[in-house]
Amino acid sequence: MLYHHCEILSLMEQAERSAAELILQAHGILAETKSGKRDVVTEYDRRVQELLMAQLQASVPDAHFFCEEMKEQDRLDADLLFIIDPIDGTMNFVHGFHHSCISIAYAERGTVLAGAIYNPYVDEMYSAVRGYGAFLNGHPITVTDAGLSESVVCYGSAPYNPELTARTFTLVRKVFDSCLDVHREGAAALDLCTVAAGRAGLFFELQLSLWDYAAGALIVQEAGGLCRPVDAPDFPTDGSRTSVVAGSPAAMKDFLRLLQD
Ligand code: LIP
Repeated sequence: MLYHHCEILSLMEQAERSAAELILQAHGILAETKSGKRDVVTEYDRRVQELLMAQLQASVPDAHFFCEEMKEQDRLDADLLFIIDPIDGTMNFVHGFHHSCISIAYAERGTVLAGAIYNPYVDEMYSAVRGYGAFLNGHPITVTDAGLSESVVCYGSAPYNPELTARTFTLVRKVFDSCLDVHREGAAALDLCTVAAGRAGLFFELQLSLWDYAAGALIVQEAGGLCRPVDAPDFPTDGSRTSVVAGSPAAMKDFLRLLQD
């Protein structure tokens, strides 16, 4: 059965708004470590994911899923696929930093066609359908025209990958010397939305998973921005972890030139 993508988008937004109550009501949050002490998960990540999957499966019975807290992932080239990060910014969530979100992307046969990212703490819903533009709470958003020198930049520290730390902070210093200021906010999906809304000119992180960037990349592109890996023109199609850089066309040009220096 084929679904209109705007119809799918409103299903994703409804699911995020209802699951967000779990995040806002959370208490006694206990962190468990995954690949290391900086890679954490909570019972709330699992419960939010279960609720989202149940709600979406009820409306789209033939849907498949690729989710952060799933042991076995469904096929990325499935006809109907939801790519879910139940709580992006889990470390923030665990430590009471109210800066996390729910991120869902919808894809058909490997192409992302809709994205919704909800920050419940400030009631901000970022959304996009391919070809229809990007929105914040229903209002159109676009990236800034500014280049790096007139921009604030968000970055991610790739905390799960100590082998990337030296390069990350060398790059942060290079960018800092070329922009207005740098921010480490702790939630990649929201960093991409910050770029899409023109609040920052650029975001980069040297290692992310598909669920961290799938929806945000579409929202940036539909807001007139560019999004790709740092060291390659296109994202991997096998769902493997990758670097991500996103920004206004002018800021991306400045950043890619800066990489050559
Ligand atoms: C996190 C990202 C963050 C990155 C972390 C992790 P999670 O996602 O939002 O930018 O630095 O390594 O990927 O694990 O909270 O969904």
